[in-house]
Amino acid sequence: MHAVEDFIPYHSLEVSEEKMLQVTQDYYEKINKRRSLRDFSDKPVEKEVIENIIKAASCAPSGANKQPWTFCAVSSPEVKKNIRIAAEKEEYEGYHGRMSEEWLDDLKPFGTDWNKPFLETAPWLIVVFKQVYEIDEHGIRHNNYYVNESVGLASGFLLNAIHEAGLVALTHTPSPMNFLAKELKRPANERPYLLIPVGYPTEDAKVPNITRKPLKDIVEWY
Ligand code: IYR
Repeated sequence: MHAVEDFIPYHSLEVSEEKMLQVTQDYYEKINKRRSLRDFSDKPVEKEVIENIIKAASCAPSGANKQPWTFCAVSSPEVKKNIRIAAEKEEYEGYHGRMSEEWLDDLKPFGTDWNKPFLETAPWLIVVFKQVYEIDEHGIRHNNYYVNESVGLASGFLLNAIHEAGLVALTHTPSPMNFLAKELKRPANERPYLLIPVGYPTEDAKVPNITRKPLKDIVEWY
């Protein structure tokens, strides 16, 4: 049990009942404009914006509040180039034998291939790492809990904050992606989770003409 003094008062945003329907409708319409982009402009984004976006991501809930995540924000052209080279090497293998025919078929609507120019063009790459355990200042190992769920939630918050800024992102998962831990010299308790280029879309950016499942196909009421 927590001592009572460990708790502090909580105040919600206090949206009135009259406004709630409109607020939720407006929010849905806004988030429904989010799309995964592959056509990135090289227009820079200031570091403070990326800091705010990462701070927003860090507000996600996590198992036992362990916050088992590290966000590596990369703008160095050399590091981006190294990441691109390593990612394309793995992706080439993927598209030339590692991925099944069914998988390649499923990806056809997206027009993807092993070329990943956006890894150099986008002004920022945010590489999300999960911390599968933690080492404290005495070198003692501590468990983290629900690490995938926690880091997935934080990544969702991150994408949301990117969208709010009018910027775009791609949840890229080069496979396998251990090269990211090596390139960024991450400690042994960290595993790469997602590679997220962030920036502006090009003026002629296009996205696949795909749709979201309707509510009736994703909800069951009890
Ligand atoms: N990692 C590859 C393949 C790929 C896989 C899925 I699942 C996608 O939604 C998109 C691409 C690539 O990035 O091209």
